[in-house]
Amino acid sequence: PQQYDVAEIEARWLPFWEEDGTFEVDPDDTRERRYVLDMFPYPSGDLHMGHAEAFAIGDIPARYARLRGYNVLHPIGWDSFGLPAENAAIKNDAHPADWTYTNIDTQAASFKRYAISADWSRRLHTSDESYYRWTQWLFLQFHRRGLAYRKDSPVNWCPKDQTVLANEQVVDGACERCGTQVTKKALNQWYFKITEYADRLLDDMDQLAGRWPERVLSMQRNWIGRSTGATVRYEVEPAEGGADVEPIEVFTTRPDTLYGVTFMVVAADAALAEQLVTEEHREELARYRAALGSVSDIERQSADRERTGVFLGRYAAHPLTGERLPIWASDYVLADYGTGAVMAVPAHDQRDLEFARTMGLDVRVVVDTGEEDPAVSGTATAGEGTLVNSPAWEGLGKQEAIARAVDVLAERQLGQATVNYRLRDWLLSRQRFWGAPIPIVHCPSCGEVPVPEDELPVRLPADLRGEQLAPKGQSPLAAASDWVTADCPSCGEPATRDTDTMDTFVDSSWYFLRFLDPQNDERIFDSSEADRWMPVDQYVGGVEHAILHLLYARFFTKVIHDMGLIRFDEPFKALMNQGQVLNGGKAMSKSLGNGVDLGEQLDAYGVDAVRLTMVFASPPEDDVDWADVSPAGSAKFLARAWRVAQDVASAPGTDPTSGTAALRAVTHRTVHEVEQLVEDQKFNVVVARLMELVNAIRKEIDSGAGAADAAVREGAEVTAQILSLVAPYTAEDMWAMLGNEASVANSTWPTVDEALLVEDTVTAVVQVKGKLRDKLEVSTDITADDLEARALALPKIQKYIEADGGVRKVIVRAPKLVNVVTG
Ligand code: ANZ
Ligand code: ZN
Repeated sequence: PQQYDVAEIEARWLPFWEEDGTFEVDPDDTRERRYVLDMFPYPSGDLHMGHAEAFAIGDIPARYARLRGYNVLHPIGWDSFGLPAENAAIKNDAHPADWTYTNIDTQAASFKRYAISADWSRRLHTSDESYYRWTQWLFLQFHRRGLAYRKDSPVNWCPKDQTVLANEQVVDGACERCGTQVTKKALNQWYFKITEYADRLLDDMDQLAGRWPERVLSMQRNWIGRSTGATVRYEVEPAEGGADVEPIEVFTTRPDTLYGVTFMVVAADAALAEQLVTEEHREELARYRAALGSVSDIERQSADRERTGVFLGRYAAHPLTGERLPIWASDYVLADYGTGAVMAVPAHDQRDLEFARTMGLDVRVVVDTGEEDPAVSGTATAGEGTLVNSPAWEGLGKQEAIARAVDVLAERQLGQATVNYRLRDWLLSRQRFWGAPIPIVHCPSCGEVPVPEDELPVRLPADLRGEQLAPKGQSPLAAASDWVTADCPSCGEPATRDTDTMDTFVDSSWYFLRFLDPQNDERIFDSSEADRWMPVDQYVGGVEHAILHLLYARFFTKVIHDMGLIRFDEPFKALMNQGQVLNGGKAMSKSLGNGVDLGEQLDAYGVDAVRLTMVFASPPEDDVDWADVSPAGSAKFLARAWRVAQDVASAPGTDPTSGTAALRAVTHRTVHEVEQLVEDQKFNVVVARLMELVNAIRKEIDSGAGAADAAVREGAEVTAQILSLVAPYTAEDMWAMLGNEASVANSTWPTVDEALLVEDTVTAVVQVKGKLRDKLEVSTDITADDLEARALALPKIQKYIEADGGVRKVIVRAPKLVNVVTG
């Protein structure tokens, strides 16, 4: 008999799928649809082990949905603008497109070999004119809606890369890319007004609970950082040698502590500090500011940082008592949060307390929490308690006092209730070449004029290369004088193009919509196509995108919804974060020399074995340590599975009246279990079950009923079908050997014969507040604790629990009923 020959099998099926168009969506297909999407790759070199893991995992829900009879869209494309292409072009005296498209071709060939069940007919690249034309069009719609605007602002500047960095690209005060210390620079920059959507971005996360990893949701929540409190106004005393100033406004989440304010602090780097400082203290402030340098915001606020600051020589008046409060400047107050100034309550705020102790300022307790005096213990008391030393509020609880304080402030016109966000507008302009040019013309008489939509795209010049692209503190486009000069679309007079390009996060904020209609050159996409396919049912990608990409994509979706183009306003129904691929317990890196080359692995073991190894190693969200796995073992298993099919195929014909009951029961139980395992994304266990099934079949062939037995054939077919989720080549070959028409990918999901399922399982119903919300298949002898745990782990149930205010009580009647009492 023939041997299991990986190379030969790959060579047989790869061209077949391509010619057959196995994974292309048929536009006339009216079956219920599923949209499964992997975060699209960046074209840096060839595919690496991380891609291999992510895409093997992402292919499973797509292939499973296909087998279950859904019309599945699983597209692929490239996020192909960005700095590395530009740096390569500078180095190699080339155009960034050369590097980009060469890499894309390499990656595309590898993806095809890797047998991702992608619809290649919808392939897109964000650096194509046919794509960035619509990125520019979107910019114009944002601009028209007042959601894209320019302002002068101090920006994070990397002196080495000569580019502006977003806050999140600054790590510990250094450039995320090159590690250089980041400085501040004033520039006129473009922003998207994402803050206008802060509440919706926050509130709509309720829809995602239970379907997105909880840690991603909480990272988004923190990033948006909504806090409710009050703004309070403090009059400033005139001072000799000091300018007259407006009252200082502060944002506080604790207006109940108003009587505990003993001093004020303003951000040392804010303009306010300079306005307040008296002549006598001016020089000291200047020295302090110079020393501040580029300490990161996180460091500035960290608890174990030594408190430093400068007295400004001025006093504010307490709004209720008139007491004189010294005004200080310090780095622990951030210039761009709240109002850039705080009322300091050292008894109840740790940072204020440390500052007070360092500078010898008063500490006054106004909320009695039953804990030790903070002035003595050095620990501020922030919890619940009873108001003291606060005339008119004595004896009130903290929450009551907060409400009362807000009322009093409002009545006396000393302040008002305020909601504050950590979220800032999205700085989107970049002084770099390889991105979508901002479609705006600056005219001396008309100002900022949008490029007319029918003149899009504003193309990047094709003739700039090498050194011409090197950063010089302004966009390289500014040096392309032919390109910069344009007639004003409004008055026709000579004007200049905006020379900045857009952050590549803009490109990736809407690509999932373009996949639905990628060739449309009349419109960004057909709305009916978008409403048909969206939202994405399963989005798969790395946790490194937990904040920005997902937040921006959600923001774009909401704006596009508000433009009336789509009906939904959340793009990704469910999200899965795959782990990393490590080697020897560490991330692969050049400096550690522990990199593993994907191509070599594929050549040595075959695509299927590498994919199977990735999936079998751990649950998808966990890391895979390549030092701990055995692709050779995977290849062995695949050969074993394949030989089962071969034995059946070479048997003298299956006897339809045969079929051992025991093997049939194993097969059907496996299918049944795999259904649940795939839903629960326990893909590694799917592989384990499959191994058990193959063992059972092998036993039946060798020492039982033989290869002509009907149950053996059934088992072999089921093996091919389940295996197709992970190891498509082997599965396809098995399927064909068993006499079926290709492709196994578009066959059906095996129907479970309920009668063959274990006698000893039962369906437990799960209720929330007495209403049936979900069901569970459990064994009849499940313990009450296990049943409760499994019921509470159900995503649907978690959603209800979250919506209903948490679990109050759980009533369990094993094995048939769980009732969760909420609220
Ligand atoms: C008085 C007070 C008393 C405060 C107390 C807290 C506890 P979140 O929750 O993050 O919004 N704050 C306000 N603006 C600031 C700035 N620019 N830099 C640093 N700190 C600032 O925090 C709001 C609280 O952080 C505010 O409430 C303010 O201190 C401080 F027992 O005001 B609080
Ligand atoms: Zn003009």
